[in-house]
Amino acid sequence: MTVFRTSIPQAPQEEPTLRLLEADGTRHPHEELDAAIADVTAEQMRGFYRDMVMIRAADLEATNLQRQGQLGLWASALGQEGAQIGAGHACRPHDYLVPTYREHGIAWARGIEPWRLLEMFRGVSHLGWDPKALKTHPYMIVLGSQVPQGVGYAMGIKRDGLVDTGDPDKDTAVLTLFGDGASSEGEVSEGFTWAASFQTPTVFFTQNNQWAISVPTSVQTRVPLAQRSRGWGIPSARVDGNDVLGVLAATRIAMDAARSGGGPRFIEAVTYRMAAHTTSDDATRYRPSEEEESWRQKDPIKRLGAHLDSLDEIDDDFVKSCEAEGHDLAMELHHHIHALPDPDPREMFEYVYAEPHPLIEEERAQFEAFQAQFEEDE
Ligand SMILES: Cc1ncc(C[n+]2csc(CCOP(=O)(O)OP(=O)(O)O)c2C)c(N)n1
Ligand SMILES: [Mg+2]
Repeated sequence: MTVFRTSIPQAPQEEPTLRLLEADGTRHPHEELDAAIADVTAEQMRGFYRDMVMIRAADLEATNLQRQGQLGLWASALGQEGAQIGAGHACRPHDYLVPTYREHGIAWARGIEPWRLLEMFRGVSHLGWDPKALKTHPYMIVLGSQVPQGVGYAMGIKRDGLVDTGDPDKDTAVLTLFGDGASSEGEVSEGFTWAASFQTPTVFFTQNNQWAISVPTSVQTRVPLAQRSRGWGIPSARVDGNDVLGVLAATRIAMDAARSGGGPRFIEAVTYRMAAHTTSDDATRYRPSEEEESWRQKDPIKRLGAHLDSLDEIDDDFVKSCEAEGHDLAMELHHHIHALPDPDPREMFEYVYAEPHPLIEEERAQFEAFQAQFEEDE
């Protein structure tokens, strides 16, 4: 069965969901997907397992820190670790990634330490990393904005002659991420048009985590999301997002196609947002706990663990060492965030324009006068 398809089945709901690992860890063969990850060793798979445990530990600690008043907000990626670690590791260091606000596993795979993300959610850092050096765009909250930006960047890559050179160290693609809810934004459709017209080296990657705050995916689309891009002639695939190996394989195939001049691809990774939308949301108000429970059975970490166990490639010591490392990471984050000094709030005026600007100066003066009201009388 071809991974990336261009046609819509007569009965659209028959769109297959590709996977290499079943929820219980059973490994399925799939010629094309298997070929894409033929080089992946057990050692690397244990690495993916550790990655997922680490980002989950960081994620849970970030939620705790928000509850302790140390972060303004946190958008949890709980449950989406398989999709993010799989997609993140399918990219090469010189590929460019355009994330949303929930890509903590993607960030981890790019070498961005979790404390950098937490500082941003605390409001003490505008961006904790150098997008040029790490080839990872800033987190963006504006839904769908990732798409035209990922397409524009890819147009630049193509014009720079970095596509289809035959040199794997040169050929470059862009991985652009957005959510199931964001797929309804006009920017996504516009981006698809440009990507198809100019055959840009862009891989669109949607984590269909079933919800856009309180709106279920069924409201965003009447057909499987994966089929959306086919109307533009952009080949697409639906893959089980909780299967890290399946996601890695599908994303590698898509990135390879894009890097070698095959044009854009679209991946719908079917997963689940196990936590609330953000720490400002209460998911119990709109979704039944049975739904969460049923997805807990499909957990990406347990799934890879079960597969490694069936290969006799994992033992209790390894699992415990990952958990201990996760605990240490959480403690490090806790101490780091608690020790951060409060920045001067006037700093926000420093980075609006490169040069001084009269309007900014006026606003700074207004802000200073406002703040002065709260200063205690001498
Ligand atoms: C253009 C725009 N409209 C509305 C919002 C408010 N908003 C933030 S997240 C969100 C839901 C997004 O859902 P989805 O795209 O499925 O991503 P998820 O949060 O599930 O990862 C909304 C409506 C926004 N950030 N940007
Ligand atoms: Mg969503």
